[in-house]
Amino acid sequence: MRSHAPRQWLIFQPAVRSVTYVGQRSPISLSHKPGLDGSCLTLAHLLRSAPVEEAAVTSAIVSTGRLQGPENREPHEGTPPKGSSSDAPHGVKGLLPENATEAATEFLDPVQSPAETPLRLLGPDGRRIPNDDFDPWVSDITAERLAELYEDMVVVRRIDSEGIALQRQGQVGLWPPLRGQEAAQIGSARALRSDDFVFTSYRENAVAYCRGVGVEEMMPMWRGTAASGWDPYEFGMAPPAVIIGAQTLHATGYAMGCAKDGADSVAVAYFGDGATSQGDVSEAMVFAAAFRAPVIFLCQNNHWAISEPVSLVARRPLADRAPGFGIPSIRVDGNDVLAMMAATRWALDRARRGDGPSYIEAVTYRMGPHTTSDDPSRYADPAEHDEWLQLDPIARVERNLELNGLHSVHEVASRTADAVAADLRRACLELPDPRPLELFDHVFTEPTSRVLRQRSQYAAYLDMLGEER
Ligand SMILES: Cc1ncc(C[n+]2csc(CCOP(=O)(O)OP(=O)(O)O)c2C)c(N)n1
Ligand SMILES: [Mg+2]
Repeated sequence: MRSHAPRQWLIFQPAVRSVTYVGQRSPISLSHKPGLDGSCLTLAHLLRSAPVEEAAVTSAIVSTGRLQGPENREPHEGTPPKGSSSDAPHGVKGLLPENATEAATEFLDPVQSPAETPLRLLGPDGRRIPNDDFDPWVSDITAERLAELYEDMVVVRRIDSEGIALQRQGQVGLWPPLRGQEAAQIGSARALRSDDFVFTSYRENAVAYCRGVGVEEMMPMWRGTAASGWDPYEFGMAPPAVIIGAQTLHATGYAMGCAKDGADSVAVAYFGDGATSQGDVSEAMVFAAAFRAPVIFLCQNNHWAISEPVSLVARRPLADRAPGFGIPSIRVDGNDVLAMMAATRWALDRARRGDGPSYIEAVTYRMGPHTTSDDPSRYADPAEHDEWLQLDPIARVERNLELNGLHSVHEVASRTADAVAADLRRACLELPDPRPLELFDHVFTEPTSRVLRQRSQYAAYLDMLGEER
């Protein structure tokens, strides 16, 4: 077993910028922009089954195949407000391309003026804040059910601290902490069905946990032993995309495929406040609105893009941008697990009914460094951190549960969390080392001449060092 961090470069794959991925067994729409490099975990995996020519530019959107996921994880989706038809079968057939014009010209009112106070159902003091519009979406969340969401959050916080510890001990190359964002991720991800599909960035380990990704599948990417630790089709979750914003295109393309297949599955794109400055995100929103794609844009505004504050790029709330694309949006207290679940169910219902995309801005805060390679003390005011500590997503649920007479939740959740963390550590340390030349295996389905050249150069280099290839 290695005692040092494995070759982290295995994570980074070269040189494909943007892809619109549609459907399970489909060809894909690919914009390959040679010369623009970027790490592309997602592509390395997705492209395995799709023939792609290097430098090919194709705008064909082709779709087949509906995703089959595990059948036993169908959450209750809340009681939709009166007038909603979300309990009816929601065919979203025929959205492409016949009624694209109609969809593009229809004006969609935002549910809430984005500049208003974010939606909050659970105050920092643990008290419920009644809301006629959104309470019905979480009417099934009893104290017991809330205790489960609480346990999820405690567990993922523990997973997170174990990931950081493993990096500090040299066992993984990098870890992107999610502390502070537990409610944004758990509340939204627990609202999804198993046949929905999520496309995330790198910080969404809590989303992965909710999708059923096991600790042994979570770690290979961070230990650098595989480009992806899990099968996307098993969990309805693509591998993390490190190219900022790229996954919004993947999600939109996938959602268009769902609509074309007549499925009522929804794609969810998780991205950050910094990603909203990327052209890919705007392109994704244009396509989603024009084709009324069943996709949710879930922006976790954690106030930082590495060392750049959100105030630098957003003179108005980020949710304000979506209505300009024809996409209704809502700002949500991202540290309120209940509000996040309610808003996500609202957006899911719209998508399943064929009403198209929605945009959720989860207003939250990154309570740690950007990654374990970062030092926020060089740019962030500690007073801001302390302010957000008062809004901790876990503490407010604990207060609520105590108000409802559930007192031992912390002990129970902590025991589960410790057990999961121990499993994660063991699974991480037991990961087999990859063979160095595997790096080149999944860049494209058929290796290009460039990849083959790089492979042989690297093989010669390893031979020179007398290292195993
Ligand atoms: C296309 C691209 N540009 C730049 C980077 C470098 N980069 C990595 S993380 C990051 C900040 C992203 O911030 P945000 O979208 O707010 O997500 P967060 O890290 O806060 O979750 C940047 C610029 C990248 N990975 N991809
Ligand atoms: Mg951010």
